Amino acid sequence: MSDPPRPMCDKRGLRTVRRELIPGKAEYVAFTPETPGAYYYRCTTYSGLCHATIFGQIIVTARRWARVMHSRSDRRGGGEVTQEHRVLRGIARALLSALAAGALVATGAMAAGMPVVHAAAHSADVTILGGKKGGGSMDFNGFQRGAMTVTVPVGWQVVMHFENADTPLPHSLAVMPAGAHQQVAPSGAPAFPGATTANFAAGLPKGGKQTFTFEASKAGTYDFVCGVPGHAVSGMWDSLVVSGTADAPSVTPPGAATISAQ
Ligand SMILES: [Cu+2]
Repeated sequence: MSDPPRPMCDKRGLRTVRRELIPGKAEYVAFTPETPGAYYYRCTTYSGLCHATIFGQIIVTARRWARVMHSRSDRRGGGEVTQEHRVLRGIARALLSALAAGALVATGAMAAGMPVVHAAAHSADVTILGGKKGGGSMDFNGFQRGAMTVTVPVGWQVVMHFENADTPLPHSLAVMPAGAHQQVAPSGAPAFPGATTANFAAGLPKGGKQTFTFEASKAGTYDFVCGVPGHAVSGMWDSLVVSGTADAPSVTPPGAATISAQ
């Protein structure tokens, strides 16, 4: 079993990202890859024979490099930290969670095929139509009362494309804590920053479209609901599962929503 190439190294003037991990506990770290190339993450503890073989690889692509640099210039201009940074933070969290959970325990097979994380593969686009059945129907994509479940891996960026397809009624969409559908007028912050359409209570008119983006940063089961008073309790809600074990987004029943991973 051969040792991996050296990681990003202070001697070369590059930053090394490092965290101590307590068994059974997740840790997080944020970093921004600034140069395309192949990098290695590895266990730096040497209290036993196996630690030196716990390693994997992160590929930073040239395309991502260009987009990150664009984001950096935005930030220097006084804008917010962008979705690109949120995605990259999510990748870092996923890696460290996997290490803490022992998911990357070293084996001979692992040394033969290191896990490779492609930064560009952590975004899911989900299309949701409100009132798809028309005529005042309280549904998302034709599904009511939790009959549709969208699943995304924890740490992924989720881009929700929402459109009100109904005939007479306004509709909206937000990801809320589980149980929010029991409120006549769902209120409070969405489960994740940014996980809501604007004018949540007033809703969008027929044909209105909005896209919002959020980072599915915490595993769990959530409601996505319409915020127009009376709609959620009338059935206009379904479920979002942020999974700590799934490695790709999905929907149940199959085909209930259009999902594409990037
Ligand atoms: Cu509605």
